[in-house]
Amino acid sequence: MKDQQRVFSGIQPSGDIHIGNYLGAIKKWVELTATHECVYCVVDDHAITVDYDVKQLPSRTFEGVLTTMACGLDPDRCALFVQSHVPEHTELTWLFNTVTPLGSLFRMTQFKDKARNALQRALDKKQGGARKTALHELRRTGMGALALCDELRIDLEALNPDATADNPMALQEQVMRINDRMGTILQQLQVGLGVADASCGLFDYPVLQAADILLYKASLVPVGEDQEQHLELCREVAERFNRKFGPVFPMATRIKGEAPRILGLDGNQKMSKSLDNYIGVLDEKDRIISRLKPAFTDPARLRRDDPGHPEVCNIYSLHKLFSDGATCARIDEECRRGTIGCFDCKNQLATAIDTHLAPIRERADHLRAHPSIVLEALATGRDRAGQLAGETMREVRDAMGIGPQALNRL
Ligand code: AQP
Repeated sequence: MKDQQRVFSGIQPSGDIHIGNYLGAIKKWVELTATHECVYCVVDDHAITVDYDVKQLPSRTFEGVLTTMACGLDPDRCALFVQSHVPEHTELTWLFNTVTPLGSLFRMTQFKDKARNALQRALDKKQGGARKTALHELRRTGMGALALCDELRIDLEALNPDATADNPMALQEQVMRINDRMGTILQQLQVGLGVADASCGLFDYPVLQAADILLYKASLVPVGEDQEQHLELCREVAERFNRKFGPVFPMATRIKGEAPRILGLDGNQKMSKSLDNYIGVLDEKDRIISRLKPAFTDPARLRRDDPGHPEVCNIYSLHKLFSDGATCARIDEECRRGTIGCFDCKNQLATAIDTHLAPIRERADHLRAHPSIVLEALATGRDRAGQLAGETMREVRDAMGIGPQALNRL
């Protein structure tokens, strides 16, 4: 008998699935299929919120599904499908947009990070005159915002919230002027933050994610630590919807994976498909070695025999995930004494990771040679997900007074 609480999670087809995705989420997905009803999908509607290659997307989506299956996901024990094949995801997003406060979306750090990364990439691509124009624009808008801040300060100092409004018209004008200045400053600062050019879809990403989860009335969500803030928003959306239209949705909570946040090989940001700082779950040993070679280690180790500090070394934290206890203890000691160099340490890590990933690669090769297994799994998964989604949407439309049923009841 399975637990009554439903599980939902998804992964973007935005690049190679990496060991962060695997240990932060997918491994837990697999475990949960033994105890819970699970709904999992490859979220292509999410992947199109940033610049992407249209020609590549279908194969990336297919590879995404194939890789989750190679990681051990059995489509007979869960509903596995592609997000855009169940259109109710986007329908529910629109309905949720009507109860989601803009202020909550502005707080989302992933939006700000992704917009900033896109700005950085755009700037990197620009050369000569185009780069100069972009920098002039940044300076112009930033200076404009600063000048407006001075004017805003004067307006705010002149506003006395305790005074009796002898002239309501003048007060209203004063308040509207302050409001307009604040709006213009915000707009100009968005250029600096890189969010002015970001798509509305990227901004709305967390609402689509809330719709993904709540469409299946899932209350358990196995995701990495980076998604905690989005889950908070999901609960806020459910709570606001329920308060306004009646109790339809559960409150979703995160289930932690084996490694909630794996740092990228740059030793700086989280491991990410789009940051090219990862080891892919399907990477061959040669590639793992070449990926690890330039990876960031303990900055105190400039020479091979410098004593190291494994607790600050990202390579050691990966050893803890892939090497056995005895190996970790030995490496810890050798690193502290300066008797193992970073090069050897990385090679041993490459072997440990390769041993772990070899069976996943083998299953992926088998599935790639038999694509019908993947496509059939997707068709079955879509039917099951579509059925659940249809049930929820009927309830949602009824609660909100929209859809043909609402008129039939007149
Ligand atoms: N570094 C990580 N450590 C632990 N868990 C991680 N996850 C992602 N990176 C790490 C978890 O993997 C699942 C799938 O992620 P996603 O594809 O939905 O989006 P993401 O979090 O934005 O992943 P990436 O790899 O960083 O993709 P891009 O570069 O396209 O944005 C999620 O459960 C996530 O928490």
